[in-house]
Formats: sequence, structure tokens, C-alpha cells
Amino acid sequence: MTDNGIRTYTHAAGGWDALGAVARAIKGQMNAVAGAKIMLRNNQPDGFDCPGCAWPDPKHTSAFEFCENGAKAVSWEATDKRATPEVFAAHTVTELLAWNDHDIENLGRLTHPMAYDAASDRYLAIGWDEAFARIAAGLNALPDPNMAEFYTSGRASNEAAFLYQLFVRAYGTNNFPDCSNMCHEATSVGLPKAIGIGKGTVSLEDFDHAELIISIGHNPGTNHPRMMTTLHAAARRGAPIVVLNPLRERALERFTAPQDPLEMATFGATAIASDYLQVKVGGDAAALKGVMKGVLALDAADLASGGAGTLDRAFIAEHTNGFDALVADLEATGWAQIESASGLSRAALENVARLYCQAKSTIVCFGMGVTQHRHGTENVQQIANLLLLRGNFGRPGAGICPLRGHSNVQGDRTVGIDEKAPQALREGLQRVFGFVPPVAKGHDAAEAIDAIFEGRAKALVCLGGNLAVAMPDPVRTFAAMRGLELAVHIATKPNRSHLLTARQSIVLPCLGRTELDLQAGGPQSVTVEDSMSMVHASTGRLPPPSEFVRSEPAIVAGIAQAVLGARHGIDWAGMVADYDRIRDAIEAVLPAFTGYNQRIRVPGGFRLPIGPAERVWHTASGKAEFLVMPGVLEDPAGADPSVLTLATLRSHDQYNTTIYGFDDRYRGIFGRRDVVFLNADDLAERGLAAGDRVDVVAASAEGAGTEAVLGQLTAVAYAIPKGSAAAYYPEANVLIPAAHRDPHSGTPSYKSVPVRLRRSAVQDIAAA
Ligand SMILES: Nc1nc2c(c(=O)[nH]1)N[C@H]1C(S)=C(S)[C@@H](COP(=O)(O)OP(=O)(O)OC[C@H]3O[C@@H](n4cnc5c(=O)[nH]c(N)nc54)[C@H](O)[C@@H]3O)O[C@H]1N2
Ligand SMILES: Nc1nc2c(c(=O)[nH]1)N[C@H]1C(S)=C(S)[C@@H](COP(=O)(O)OP(=O)(O)OC[C@H]3O[C@@H](n4cnc5c(=O)[nH]c(N)nc54)[C@H](O)[C@@H]3O)O[C@H]1N2
Ligand SMILES: [Mo]
Repeated sequence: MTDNGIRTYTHAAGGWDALGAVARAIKGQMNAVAGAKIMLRNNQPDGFDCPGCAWPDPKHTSAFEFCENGAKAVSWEATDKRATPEVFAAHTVTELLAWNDHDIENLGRLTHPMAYDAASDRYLAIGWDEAFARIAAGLNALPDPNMAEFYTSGRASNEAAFLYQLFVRAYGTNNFPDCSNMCHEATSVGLPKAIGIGKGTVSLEDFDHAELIISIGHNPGTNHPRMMTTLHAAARRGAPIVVLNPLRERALERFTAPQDPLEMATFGATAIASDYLQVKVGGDAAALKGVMKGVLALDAADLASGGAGTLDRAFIAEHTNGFDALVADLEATGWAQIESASGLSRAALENVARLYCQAKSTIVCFGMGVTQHRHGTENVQQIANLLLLRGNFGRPGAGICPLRGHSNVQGDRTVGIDEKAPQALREGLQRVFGFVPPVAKGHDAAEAIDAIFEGRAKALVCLGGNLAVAMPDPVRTFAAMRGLELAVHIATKPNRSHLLTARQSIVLPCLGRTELDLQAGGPQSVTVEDSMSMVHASTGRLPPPSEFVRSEPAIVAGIAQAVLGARHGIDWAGMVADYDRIRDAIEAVLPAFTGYNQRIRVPGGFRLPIGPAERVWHTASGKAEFLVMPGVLEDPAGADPSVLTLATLRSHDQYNTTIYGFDDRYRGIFGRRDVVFLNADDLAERGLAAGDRVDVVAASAEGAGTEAVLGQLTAVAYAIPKGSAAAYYPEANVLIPAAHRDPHSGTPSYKSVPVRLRRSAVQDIAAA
């Protein structure tokens, strides 16, 4: 039998395999000695913030905190490879479009500003002034500033993001499509209504005090590997960890901490999950309602036997609204409904309720498995309900912990990347900069693509990212991009979005986090905000990839100066000369940043105020709100047994649309990504077997009339509930109609895609 790259991975996550993977990642991109030196500066008090994820740094880092995927992110950015004008001269854009995403980015770091030349179908180098002049001409030619879209991907620093929103608002629009619209928008929309803030409420120290950790819909072994240190420590001290995840993810089962010399030397491992509940894809709200029903039953039993009950009645009375309505709804929701929608037994859910009532303090962590659903907003609110029942806010070891995606996605929103243009922000900008910012709500990511597709928007500027590839329905999205008058990409590396050329396309090369940022006022640091609202400095030291590359703040300021000229009299050059001045401006606009420049000079930085951590609720009522979700919102296949619910997810060797390599080690996939994970019974019922070639066919109501197919995938029999399936992002985006999104947050339902399976016409590709 030939090896098809699909095996059973038997090791714990982490451990020696992870160390080996780091060595290979470095070797593929740069000199090993240089690589090791760079890794040691990663997430140190005077080093750079790891571009890998938004998990916070322990306060007293003494040694390098090991992280395999952080090492991949850093070596991918600090690579020796260069995408020079000569490289672009050697390949037409049409030719590059036929490459896979790995090969396009693996061309290396961009070295020069480039503009697309349609005659030769190539990107050609241009000067910075020429690039800025063309952008200014394009933006100033639009009859209405609302015809331009300004995207941000969450790696941009606070300084870059603040200048960007300042420029865009001075130009005249609130069109701020943002990567968070595809990510934690359900959190940003759902939580403020419940607890008055759209962010996490815990700090890293809270994990030392939690008596129970519930982990829902995130895969930290791959996507937040430094969190494994925290979970490992919690498991070691005996705190139960309940996991709700359709797939068995190895790092949540057992983990060998590379920092633990004994575990490494003895090939030992620590079990992470005490209870692993394989919820059906899209079944979390039902599961959470089941747990809450269990809590109410335990409370009633305790009261009946003379106890004080298991609810925190004093907290509920003093701090919340809506408790009675929640109870009424939970009573009306039957166990049969809950079991069918969640795929979990009443006994399993009642057991979680028991663990929850035994724990004095509980933290619930969650990721994309919760937010990327049509009911993402409701999902997030059920988590808040559960925590409120026992007063799990505003005391040590308790709270809610959304695992943010990009390393500074949270900071970008805090400093003003927000299509809703909050009043306080607008007033602050007017006070400090003397112009009246636009009031009307702008476009989020999905609305921006709609506007571009329909011709209502004609220019797109992207501060990082790979928007077209990250969004659903590439057929429609790619066509939309090609209809633009002007596309501008500020980027470290080339990607497919740059190749979907507009009438005029410009790519501007920027510095990454790891690199020395030298301005007129000397070397500069930037600042970022992590998942736990800690703001701290990041200082790169590596030499820039070429003398022509500029920092993101400098590029944004250059565009602003060219577009606005003397309009509004903002001193763009002055702010870029010394980023302290940008931070002074942020502080003047946003009071939460009082003392910004002093406070980031303290190692570890400072924490932004989090109301619920002090039991302060910035809701309309001034209290936390129990928010009722009627029924179980079964998502989305419903009654048709031929339809499966597909979740799209990340492999271990990728960063969003950046594909580092083709292994997904912990899931046993090697050298390929063209697979679909299925339950063995679902395969058998369709007369299929593991290893067969299958076509996955879209079955969303929103996509009616068009048949989207992801063909020729190899079926993997996997530990996943019946009725659920999984495949890799971004390839599977072809199966997701643009309209398949959460109506409240606009988040595409990347994790609940209705699909059907059929045997591929050609089974043996080699023979065909
Ligand atoms: N190395 C690396 N690090 C990253 C990233 C990366 O791509 N690579 N991306 C960054 C970004 S932007 C983000 S947003 C985060 C993403 O981090 P995660 O939130 O971990 O993202 P995913 O891999 O998309 O999916 C997470 C998990 O959700 C589970 N899941 C799928 N559907 C459901 C469901 O219906 N219910 C439940 N309970 N679980 C479900 C999947 O099995 C998977 O384990 O990571 C960040 N960090
Ligand atoms: N099907 C499906 N689709 C999804 C998801 C999913 O789970 N399933 N997840 C969604 C989520 S959570 C997110 S956050 C989005 C991600 O969407 P994006 O944030 O738009 O995508 P990335 O792949 O992170 O962007 C990669 C590119 O960013 C550029 N880049 C890297 N570092 C820097 C830098 O420091 N500065 C600048 N200017 N550019 C840089 C490089 O050119 C690189 O090619 O995708 C979403 N799409
Ligand atoms: Mo994300």
C-alpha cells in the first residue's frame, strides 16, 4: 500500500516533535544561528511582540518561552528570501496566480514599491513618491469618499492603526472592514450587551486561581501555543479542564511542555482535558443551555436539602437583569432538543454542571468554534449567561476569555478601527485634530465586499492581510476585486489578493515587527494590546529586508500627506519622526491611555480598564444582562440527513491564509491539505470508505442555484461527531456563500457550512 500521508499521530502535543519542527522552520527560511538569536528576543520585555498570536506574556519572563508556531511566524517574516523586482520581472501575474498560496508568499519579503503594468502583465518597481501620487490621484478622483474601503489586518501596531483611522476619517469615511469582522466580531457585538464590554475580562494570573477552566471551540496547541503552558500548569495543579470541541485535538488531550525538563527527558506528558465533550459542529448554544439547566436543577436540589443553593443569588440580585426570563426559557427548552442539537447526552452535560457548581471560580475560554456561526453572537451570550449564574466575574480566577486572533487585532479596534465610529472617539478626534469626523456607520468586511461587487465602492486600501482569500465565496469576491479602479496593499510578502489586479494596483513593502524601525527621531518602538487588554511596547532590531522598505506608520502618513495635502493641517511627518507623538495623540483622544508613553516604558506595560473585572457594567441598564436565546437554533443542516455541517479550520502548518507547510501533525496529516475529516458512520452510510476521493458540494440555502464544489478531497475517518465534517481554510471558502453570515455581527459562518458528499468521478488520479 502506498503512503497517502494520512496516519494516526500517537504522541502527545508539544515535546520533541515540536522542537524538531522549530529547527525545520528556521532552516527553511534562514541561517540557523541568526534564527536562534531572533527567537530569544521574542516576547521579552525589551524585544518584539511575537506576531504569532495575542496570548499575553507572563510578567516575569526570564527564559525564552518556547512556542513552535511563534517560531514559524517569526522565521517566515525574518526569512532570507526576497521578492525583488527581478523576481516579479521573471513571472507574469497570470503565471503567479496559478501558484499555490504557499509558493506565492514563499517568494519572500517585498523589497520595493511596485505597480501593476497591464501591458506586460507584471508588477514593476516604482518610487515611493510616484506611488503616493498615484494613490492620491485615485482616491481624490472618487466622487464620494464612501466609495473607498480601508481594510486592516490585525498585525498593525496601535500607532499604525491610529494614524490610518485618522487619515481615513479626515478623508471622509468610516469604511473600516477589518479582520475582526471575520473573527471575534460576535464577541465584540454580543458581549457589550451582556457585560458592557466586548473584550475578555480575565488576566493571566487568574488562570492560577481558576478551579475550573472550560475551553470551547479553540485549538491552542496550534493557534495559541503559549496558552499550553498555562493549561499545562492548571492541569498539573488538578484544576478540571472541560473541553467542548467536535474534533479530538491532541494538545487538548495531552501535552508535553518543552519548558519542562523532566517531562521532556522522560517522554512524559500531562493530560489536559479532564472531560472532552465532542459537541456537534454548531451545537454549543444547545450544550450551554443544557449545562445551565443542570445548574438550575442542582440549585433546586441543594435548596430542597436545606442548602443555600448553587447560584450566586446576591450577585444576581445586585448586578444583573433578566434572570427570570432566562429561567423560563431554560425550563421551556427540552432535553430532547438539547441532546439532538448538541449531540451530547444529558448525563454528560449535567456532569459539567456539577463540576461548574463545585468550582468556586471558573474561566471560560473560547475561539472561532464559537464565533464563526450564523448564531455566533447568541453563542457568545450563552457563555456570559453561564458565568453570570455563579457570579464568575470580577473576582480572582473567574471570567470570560475570548482567544483573540491576530496579535494586535484587539488594539487596532481600541484605537479607532471601527466602522461604527463611536461618539466618544469622534468627539476626541474633533477636539484634538479640529475636524468633524464622519458620523454615518461605514462598511464592515462583508459589506465592503458587497459594495465592491456591486460597484458602489471603487477603491480598496489594505493595511496588511489577504482580504480576498480570507473572505467567503472566492468566485464572487475575486471578480469583485478585479472590478476596482484602485487597489493598494501595504504588505510584508506577496499574496493572492495582490494578484487580483484592479485598473491600478500598487503594493507597498513594509517592515515587520522583528525589524529596526529608524525614523528622524531615532529608533522607534510600537505598541500592541494582547487578548487580556495588556498594552506593551514591541521593539524590532533586525535589519530591514531592503533599504526601500518603510514602516507602516510612515507609509500611512505618506499616503495621508499625498491625499490630504494641507487639508486639516495634521502634522503627519512630525508624528512619524517620533512615535511618542502618535501615542500622545492617542492619549489625547482616548482617556483610557492616560500616561501612555510613561506606562509602556515599564516592562510588561499596562492594562486597559475592564469594567466587569471590577463589577462595573457599561450596559444601558448599568447591570449585566442575561440574554435569552429561544430554542436551540440548530445550525444549519436541520432535518435533511444527507446534509453535513462542515467546519473550516487551520492546520498546524499555517497562519490564516499563509501556508507554511503541508503537515497537520497532530491530526495525522502529512504533506497535503486536500482532505476532509468525516465520521466513519457518515462514510459508511454513503457507501464510502476512508481514503476514497470525494467531492464536497455546497448545500446552503443562500447559495441556491449555484453549485459550488470542492472536488477530489481524500476522506479521512476521524474522531468527529456524526453529521459534522471539517476541512481546511482557505481552500474550503469556495463552499461558503457570501450571504451565509451572522445577521448580528456580519461574521461569515465559516464553521457551519451545509454540505453534501459525493464520490469523485475519478478515484485514482495517478491512473487517470
Ligand atoms: N499558528 C497559528 N496561530 C494562529 C492562527 C493561525 O492560523 N495559525 N490564526 C490566528 C487567528 S486570526 C485566530 S482567529 C486564532 C484562531 O484560533 P482557533 O479559534 O483555535 O481557530 P480554528 O483553527 O479556526 O478553530 C478552532 C477550533 O474550533 C473547533 N470547532 C469547529 N467548529 C466548532 C463548533 O461548532 N463548536 C466548537 N465548540 N468547536 C468547533 C475546531 O475543531 C478547532 O479545534 O488563532 C490565531 N493564531
Ligand atoms: N473559511 C475560513 N475563512 C476564514 C477563517 C476561518 O476560520 N475559516 N478565519 C478568518 C479569520 S479569524 C481571520 S482573522 C481572517 C484573516 O484574514 P487576514 O488577516 O486578511 O489574512 P492573513 O492570512 O492573516 O494575512 C496574511 C498577509 O498579511 C501580510 N502581512 C503579514 N505580516 C504583516 C505585517 O506585519 N504588516 C503588514 N502590513 N502586512 C503583513 C502578508 O502579506 C501576508 O500575506 O481570515 C478569516 N477567514
Ligand atoms: Mo482571526
